[in-house]
Amino acid sequence: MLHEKLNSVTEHACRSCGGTRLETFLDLGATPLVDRLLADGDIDKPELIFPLRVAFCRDCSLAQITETVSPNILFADDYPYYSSFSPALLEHSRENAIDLIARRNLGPESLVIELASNDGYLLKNYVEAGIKALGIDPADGPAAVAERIGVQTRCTFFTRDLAETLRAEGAVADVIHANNVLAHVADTNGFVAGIARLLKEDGVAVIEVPYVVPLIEHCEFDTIYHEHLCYFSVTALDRLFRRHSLYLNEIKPLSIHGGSLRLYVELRERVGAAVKDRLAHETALGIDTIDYFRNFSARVDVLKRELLALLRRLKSEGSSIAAYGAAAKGATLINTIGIGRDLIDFVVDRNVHKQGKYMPGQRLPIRSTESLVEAQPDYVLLLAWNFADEILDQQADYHARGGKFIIPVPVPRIL
Ligand code: JHZ
Ligand code: ZN
Repeated sequence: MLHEKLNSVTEHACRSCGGTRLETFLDLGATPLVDRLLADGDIDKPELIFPLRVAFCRDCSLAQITETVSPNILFADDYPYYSSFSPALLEHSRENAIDLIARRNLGPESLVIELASNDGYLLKNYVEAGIKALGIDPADGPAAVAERIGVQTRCTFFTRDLAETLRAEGAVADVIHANNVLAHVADTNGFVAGIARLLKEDGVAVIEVPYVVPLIEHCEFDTIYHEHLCYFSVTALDRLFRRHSLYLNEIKPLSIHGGSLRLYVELRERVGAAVKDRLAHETALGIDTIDYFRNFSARVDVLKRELLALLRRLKSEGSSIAAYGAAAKGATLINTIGIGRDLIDFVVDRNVHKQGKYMPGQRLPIRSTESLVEAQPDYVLLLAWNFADEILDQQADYHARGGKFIIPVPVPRIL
């Protein structure tokens, strides 16, 4: 049934170029919103579910989902994602700030703006160095935490209009950070135009996005959900920025979030070797054709089947199974595969804002990480597989006592 819909041309317009030649290459069915965790009182209520399909634009080659859920539903009240719960992410962010302070000679006269500044996890490094910093984030919980630690934050969405307002107030940025947000905004062009408007003439926008190549190659289909509207290649990004007289001059591959890119975007064109090489590499891969994406759906189906079969086998042998990480991607994984309470007893997560709630859809209860050693389940499905090294180190006790981890992607395996 699923495959009938594949490669069908949809009537949507491309989020980047506006073209209408979109071809769907993956259909994950209808899923709930991954960061809408349920409280006790929500358990008997129905949840919103939306179709989750990914399409390729034949005109600008951007991979994108076809459904747009209102950002007010996705990000505003009760948004449970707080960046500061991962020490690896904090370290990654600190190094980024220190590098830019040195490379750009930033000082007290400089201004750094972050779009989607969350709980201040990145900007606090600039504040500590005496550099002016302004965060912009629509999620009130994380924004309040940022203010508390001294990071000035406007609790709102970043748009082209907000860029105009800030510009009128005299704000122009030496550095604009935008990590894991470009793929989240429905008005992709407005967001990029806003960046162009807020940059100083010699300023730089430093943007991190998950990279579509590892997503496809390592079968990271669980990173697909309604918050992620776009799945970027350098080819698609280069076209997007040029439309706004911005130039993708430098890139740096990052291992974070299953494989990301840090993009250095400026008003002046001086495209470096890394970008040129990557564009050539993507052309060689065929990323500007649907062929590159064509067999992804079948590979995802194999992974889903294998993981479900593994969990069912372990359960039928009498093993107990829990999960680690009430991650957004975990919600896609359990809901698209159908991993429910019959297989998983509970999920643990360090984030106190998630504990005591339930994963959307399958409604697995979320507990603190201490529950792992207390309950000592035989297996733990690692939903936050992108932090595997960090989490395995941290859970050395559980492992030493005979507990085993199941890593779901790229191929389900037991550690
Ligand atoms: P994590 C996030 O997705 C948020 P998620 C967002 N959707 C996005 O765009 C991507 O990143 C890129 C917990 N944890 O960060 C914290 C521990 O409990 O991989 C998180 O709940 N102990 C905006 O949610 C979850 O796991 C730990 O030691 O898929 C990880 O979620 C660590 C390291 C994490 O991404
Ligand atoms: Zn397009």
